[in-house]
Amino acid sequence: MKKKFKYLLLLIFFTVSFNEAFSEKNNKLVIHGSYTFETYEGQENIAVYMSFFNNTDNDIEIESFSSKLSPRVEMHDIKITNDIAKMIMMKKVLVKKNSQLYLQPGGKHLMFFGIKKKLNDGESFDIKVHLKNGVTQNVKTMVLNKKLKSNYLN
Ligand SMILES: [Cu+2]
Repeated sequence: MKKKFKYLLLLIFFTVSFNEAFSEKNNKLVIHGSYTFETYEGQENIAVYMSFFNNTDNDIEIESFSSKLSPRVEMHDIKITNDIAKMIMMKKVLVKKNSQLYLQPGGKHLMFFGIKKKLNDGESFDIKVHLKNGVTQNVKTMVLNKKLKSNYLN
């Protein structure tokens, strides 16, 4: 009798943790390599880059981004018309099922406005990624030396 009860508990435990793992995996993005570059004195706007991996069978929509560092965070894309690169704001960001979305110099990026402190090489800060499904993910973002900038741009 006692043994049976133990097995039952074990079964419940595995069922619950399986469900949790499954649902967690199915409504979240894997987010890698978030970075920006150190700023100069008085610089208030920065671009931030990261990669999103949607390893689920559902499209995942990002509703917004936020950070204590900035009162306003926008997602931008770059559109070239008549040889002039223009930044356009993206209202919604969709990461399709089983696909990736890369934010990188010269392309899609996050834009932070109104930063009041200088960002130095080696520092890091948090960005919150708010998904439309109600999940909020935290991403640690590294501040890189601006000498590295030329390696990222081409
Ligand atoms: Cu921009």
